[in-house]
Amino acid sequence: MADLIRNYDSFAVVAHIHPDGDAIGSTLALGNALKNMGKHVVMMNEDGVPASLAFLPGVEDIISTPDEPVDAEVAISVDNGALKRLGERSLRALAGAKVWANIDHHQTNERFGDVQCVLPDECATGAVLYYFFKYLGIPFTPVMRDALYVAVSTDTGSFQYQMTTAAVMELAADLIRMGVNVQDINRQLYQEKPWVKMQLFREVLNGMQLTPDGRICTFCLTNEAKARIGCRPEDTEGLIDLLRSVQGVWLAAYLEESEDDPRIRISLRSKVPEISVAELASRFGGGGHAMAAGVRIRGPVEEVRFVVLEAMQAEVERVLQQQIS
Ligand SMILES: [Mn+2]
Repeated sequence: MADLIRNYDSFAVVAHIHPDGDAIGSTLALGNALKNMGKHVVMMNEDGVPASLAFLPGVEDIISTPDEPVDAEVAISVDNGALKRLGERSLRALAGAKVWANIDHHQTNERFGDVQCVLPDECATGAVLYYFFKYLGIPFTPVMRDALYVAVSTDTGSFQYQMTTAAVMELAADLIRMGVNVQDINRQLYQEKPWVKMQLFREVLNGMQLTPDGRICTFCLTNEAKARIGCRPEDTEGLIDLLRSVQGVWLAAYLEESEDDPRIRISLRSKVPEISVAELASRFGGGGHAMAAGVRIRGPVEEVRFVVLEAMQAEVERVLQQQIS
């Protein structure tokens, strides 16, 4: 990866559709590192920057993938486990790239690309990049510093999930020493929710269902509800956290209909180490991490909910049997 960066002059840094804090933060951090080395860089993804991350310095450089080809010798995919998750438009725009690189931390990464830097033990792609920059002696500018902090903070659930190790805290401490304004960045990230988000929370609180044993919480966001609330695709990010936060719940599934895709988008969460939702999602062609994964399954939504619920109930049953024996 270091040779690649030294030997080429033009790069595209591309993240997955529906980019989250890690995808945007990693795009910004790597894009700026390359720019500071005098390289020509295009930072892109199919959906551009979600409004919730618009406060980040430098995000105006990230473009929504154009319809015409992007001129870049090297395409670097960040925070993305599967090539197809970049989206058809991004793949088409980058069809002329000579070399593909893959920088990621997903357990289920398909190891695509000519050059790969996939570290599944890292909490975020932002952490992979942090160590990469340290290794290369690349200086951290304020834009890179804030971008990496946001990447790591969001992918660890603001330093709450299992992957939040002492090393992650040390990484964050290093970024804070470099000047991250912790209070300001956390307020922007976690305490500035648009009203439309609150209406979605209300929808989830009204509609979420708990299995009789209290172990599995599910919710379906329908096209009807989406039209009524008037939300954009990015607004529904993180709704699954409400389902996961119910006391006693082991597994949570958030299902969402889409007007332009016959498949239902499903987010899965596990709160117990005995059940990997990445494994569960992979049975349906999806992937992700042990505690957080996703998959798309063709609707109708109630049928999909039933299928997913059955698979989750079998997992709960398996763990209960283990505990007895
Ligand atoms: Mn990530």
